[in-house]
Amino acid sequence: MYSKRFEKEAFKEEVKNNIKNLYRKTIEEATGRQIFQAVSLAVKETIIDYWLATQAEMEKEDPKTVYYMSMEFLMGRALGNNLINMTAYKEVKEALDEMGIDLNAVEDEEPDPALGNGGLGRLAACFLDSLATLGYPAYGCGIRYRYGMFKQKIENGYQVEVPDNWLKDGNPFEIRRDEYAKEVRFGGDVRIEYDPVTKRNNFIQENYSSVLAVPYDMPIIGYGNHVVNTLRIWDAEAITDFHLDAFNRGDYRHAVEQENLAKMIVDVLYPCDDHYAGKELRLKQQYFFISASLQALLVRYKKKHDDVRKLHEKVTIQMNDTHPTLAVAELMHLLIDQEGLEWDEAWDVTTKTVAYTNHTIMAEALEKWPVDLFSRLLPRIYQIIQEIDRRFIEQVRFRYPGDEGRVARMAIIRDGQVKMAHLAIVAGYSVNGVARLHTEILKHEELKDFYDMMPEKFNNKTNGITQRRFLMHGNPLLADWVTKRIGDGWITDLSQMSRLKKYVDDPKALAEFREIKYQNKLRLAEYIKKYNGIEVDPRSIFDVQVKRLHEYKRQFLNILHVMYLYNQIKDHPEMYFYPRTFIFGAKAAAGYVRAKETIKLINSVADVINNDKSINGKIKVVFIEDYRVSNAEIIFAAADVSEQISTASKEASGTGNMKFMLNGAPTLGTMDGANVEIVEEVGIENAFIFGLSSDEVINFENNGGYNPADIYFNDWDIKRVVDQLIDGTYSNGDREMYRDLYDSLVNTHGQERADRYFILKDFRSYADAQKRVEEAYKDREGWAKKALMNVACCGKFSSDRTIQEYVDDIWHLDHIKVDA
Ligand code: CGF
Repeated sequence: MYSKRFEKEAFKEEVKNNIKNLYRKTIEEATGRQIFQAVSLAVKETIIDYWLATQAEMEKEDPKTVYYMSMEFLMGRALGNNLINMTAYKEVKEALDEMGIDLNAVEDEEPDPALGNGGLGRLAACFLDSLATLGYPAYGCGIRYRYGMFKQKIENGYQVEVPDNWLKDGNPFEIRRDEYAKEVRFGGDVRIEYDPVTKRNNFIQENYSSVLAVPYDMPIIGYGNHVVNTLRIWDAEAITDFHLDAFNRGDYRHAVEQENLAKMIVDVLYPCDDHYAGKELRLKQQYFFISASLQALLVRYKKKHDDVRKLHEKVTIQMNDTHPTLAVAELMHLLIDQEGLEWDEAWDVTTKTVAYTNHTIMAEALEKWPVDLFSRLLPRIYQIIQEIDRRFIEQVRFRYPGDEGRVARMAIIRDGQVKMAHLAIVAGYSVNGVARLHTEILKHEELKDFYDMMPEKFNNKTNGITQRRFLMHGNPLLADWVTKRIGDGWITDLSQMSRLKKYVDDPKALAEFREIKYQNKLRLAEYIKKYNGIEVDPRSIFDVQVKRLHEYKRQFLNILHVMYLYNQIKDHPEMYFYPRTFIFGAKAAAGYVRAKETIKLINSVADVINNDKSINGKIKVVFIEDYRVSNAEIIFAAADVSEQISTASKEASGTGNMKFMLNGAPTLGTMDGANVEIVEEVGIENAFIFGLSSDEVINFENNGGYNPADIYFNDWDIKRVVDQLIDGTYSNGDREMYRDLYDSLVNTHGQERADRYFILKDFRSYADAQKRVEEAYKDREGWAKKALMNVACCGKFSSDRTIQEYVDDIWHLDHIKVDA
């Protein structure tokens, strides 16, 4: 254990010295941020030893390694998590206490590295945690964005995006690795030159621009096992020699272009989730990190092996969504043009090495690049994809003679576009969805043609989350209580949570469990008071919906229902009503107008309701600004109700749903994504399910038959709330402010159906489910049982389980063991 090696006095000395040497200050004089840096560097000292030991082990054992390629890693703060995984949290806390330093305050000084949008990026972070904890060799490969996900400010109810300069004071945990820098080339032309010696055509890229990719490594610490894997994120710099050359040649324009390219390429993370930006810079980002990662991977492999034809025996590459799919063509390019393999040999290696995870069926998320842009930016890569496409189409024609419709649907390049998902499926040796329902929809709807032709590739890997961050770190009260009751085995084996079931009928245990939730609600109430200036009652039901703002996630349904409840209370002040605090947290992509309108609506409703004294605080509405990993931990711990209300079939999996469950909040949701499996684990009696099924939604979408006007004109309560969007109730009399939201429910716009996300259709059944929540909550002990059952049944949703399935079914990795 690290903790055994932890020398309290030496650590304290190290912190003091760091402050002295870095800032020429004493502890008393140092700022909070400086103390954070000094503490982190002292912690890093220990990490480095284990990092070196892990590398040495990998050198020695040469295990098969996964390279997890992802445009996003939503890591969240590192310090606390590292201490937990080093099993040194309590010791370090104590040491700092003795120095008069509060570890929580130090943790709060750390910028929240937000190199990701939401679920997909956070999943990547959980996977890295689990890989290290299970002792599997892994590299995360991504981009070191200078600006991560924007910080959200709410001004006058509107979202305002503020740049997140997370690297301003430096990142104490990273290490720059100049020695592994790689050149990445863009644009230019490809000259074909016949080599009479090898009797092969050589493809030579000329007149290109290039940048230098410089890696920064971050340690990923396994829980209590000394394994330290690496997250390698790439920064871009201008190539100075080229730069000088260009000046000498007088090619000033080209030199400046390269300089600008380098500056821009890693500047910002595109803030779109479940949506495809289609921007040239995004394609450049993708190629940049893929090319650099693959070049580095091949160098590493070749240090020990001389036959690249066997790459797949030691390396597997997981493509996190289609964003890294250029890996297919880049690997082909490196194997053919650099390593001298024949096409068939290179294809054989590539198709045994790359695997693809699909995260969404949302049409607007599917990446398709215009051919002219693609071929201009990546001329050689485009040639390779053309050839892959040509050969693939031959196979489809052979398999389905005369079926040109199928050929058109399956082609990689069609209608002037390069379809990245098709490329990923054609080349990948595995294609997986992220929850059972999602995978079934992929197989039988979205990717049906591909499933028909290559069913063996398709498999499901239901997402998971790490209990180390989302319980141990986020909810220490509950974590300690669980350990007291069932021991600490759950930390690395979440299925052991099932042993809590025996406490469901133990009044003392239930009382303790309830008290912990109450304490966590107090903590969130303080946070809300501090950051929102709103007093909330910790005895009210904390009904929480936190996630990205997207129409399919239906925050709109939630707030319409709040408006409906408010009408009810106003109409019937005597009516029984259990006080409720509706808590929202969500960022909207900067250009997503309707999502931003929804944020404004939530804030306007909050303003009206929170300031209406006549309802005696029965409802409070809170929009938590800047929802991110660090405040998420506080929110999950305090939630009573977990709102997972996406239109069935649209949410591939969801992972917030699992974090709520782990923290003892029953799901109020549709049968969508992983909710289906949550209900299966916990029992329908411990969840609140409503709404259309995915089959019903898909049926309406394919065959029509739903007209929201039928509901609007026939259900008076619904009509009233919908009309309140345009009668000025929530807009100081402005009838236009929410016109677009109103229209989205009742008017068809060109291609867009009215109520595309079935909000009105599901409204009544949602309101009924909410009523059932209220009824159940009244029975305080009954509710605690439901909540505890959620904790007890959450074992399946550990990312440790997910990773083990990836290893068993897809990656087939070797274990590593690092001795202390
Ligand atoms: O990936 C998502 C999330 N929005 O990032 N998708 N993408 N792209 C899905 O919508 C979630 O349902 C899923 O849980 C997550 C991780 O797989």
